[in-house]
Amino acid sequence: MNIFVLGGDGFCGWPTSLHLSELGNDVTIVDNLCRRRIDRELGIDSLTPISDIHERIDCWREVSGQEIQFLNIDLSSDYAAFLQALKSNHPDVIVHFGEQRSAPYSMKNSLTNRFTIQNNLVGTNNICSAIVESGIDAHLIHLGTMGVYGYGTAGLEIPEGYLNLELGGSDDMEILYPANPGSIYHMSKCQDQLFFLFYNKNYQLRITDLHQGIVWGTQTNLTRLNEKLINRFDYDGDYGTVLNRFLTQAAIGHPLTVHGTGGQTRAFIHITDTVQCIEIAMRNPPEKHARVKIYNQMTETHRVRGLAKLVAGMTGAEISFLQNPRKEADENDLEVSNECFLTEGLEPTRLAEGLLSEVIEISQRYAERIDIEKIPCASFW
Ligand code: NAD
Ligand code: USQ
Repeated sequence: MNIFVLGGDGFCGWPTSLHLSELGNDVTIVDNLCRRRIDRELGIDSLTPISDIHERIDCWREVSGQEIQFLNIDLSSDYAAFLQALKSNHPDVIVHFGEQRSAPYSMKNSLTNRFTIQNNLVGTNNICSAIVESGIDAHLIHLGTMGVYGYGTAGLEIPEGYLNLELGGSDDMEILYPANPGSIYHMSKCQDQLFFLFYNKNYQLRITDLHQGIVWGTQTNLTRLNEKLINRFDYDGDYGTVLNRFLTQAAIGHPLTVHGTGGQTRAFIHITDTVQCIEIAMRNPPEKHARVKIYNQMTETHRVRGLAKLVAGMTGAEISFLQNPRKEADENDLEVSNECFLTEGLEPTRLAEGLLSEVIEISQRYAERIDIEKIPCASFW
């Protein structure tokens, strides 16, 4: 198959591109490298020394004999170039990872707020509009977030995207699960859902929206093949996510930074399962006139303080309970259905000491690259 991976230079996009290429697909990465620019803007860097995109692709060709194409296009501002790329390449599948994905970054100030909205919403609309204008029949697979559902205690198992309502009349009604975003970033993902509903209803676009939980881990079997293929790893206060941060902090003897009571429950998935899920979604496209297909892309839920205790138990790290920099519930329960992926063959990678230790080892290997000043959260709301 001919596949476009939008945001294919990022943490989830790079290992996915390698996996899809290894399966024999023609992969084109579309990325404007804005994430590398944001690293420079914030004075941060991936814990792992990620190679330049061209070095990555050259190394992959040497290691695998497979070619990955690269197009430097800004999805939010260079519509004409993206449209032309669709018309020339006719991709069968477009995997959309190309958004600003940090909640703290989106809440830093009005510039980062407006950048997130401009980048994510205009980008998503451009992608949908270009599919319509080019006349191709590509399956669009978007990486959304579990955060669209919000993090109050729902009192029910969160379904996969839709709620059935009994209205008392003759017809029941199916609606998108009510959106409840906790940051500008999460709000952009809620609004993405409406673009998908609209383009699906009006133009019969075939769309799968993956409501993904927090991704942890860093390497896959393919990014391990050569140091030039190594994946990104964020540990800083804006882009680092909770479990990866705790593992890095433990590796260098820094107290684990629990926000508030640590009673927040969140959904998690390992990076190798992210990659598998994209392959599964690709193999199971929605029919032409079917509604947007929504999967909850997560494998387990954990409370933040439970994760801190687990990591502290393995490593002897101290736990610091800090004033929560975010406006979020101190404690919540979370039950989530992930039946779609389980039915379609996902074998979940669970939190296991071996995998946790692997992240600690990587953190120790590159410890000299860690800037301790960048660990605390620098965004408050
Ligand atoms: P990332 O920041 O590492 O990668 C995103 C990539 O998209 C970057 O390479 C960036 O340069 C590119 N990009 C962003 N805006 C672009 C634009 N306008 N034009 C072209 N390229 C653009 O992020 P990630 O962690 O790989 O996340 C990928 C997707 O998965 C995001 O949409 C995110 O919301 C979603 N997601 C991530 C996680 C997680 O824990 N990392 C969890 C749930 C959902
Ligand atoms: N947290 C801590 N200590 C830390 C960092 C975070 O206690 O050092 C807490 C946060 O306050 C929050 C929880 O851990 O309660 C999760 O925070 P996070 O930074 O790991 O995740 P989040 O901001 O929700 O965002 C990440 C990704 C985002 C994705 C989302 C999936 O950056 O792209 O959409 O996870 S989800 O959380 O399911 O919405």
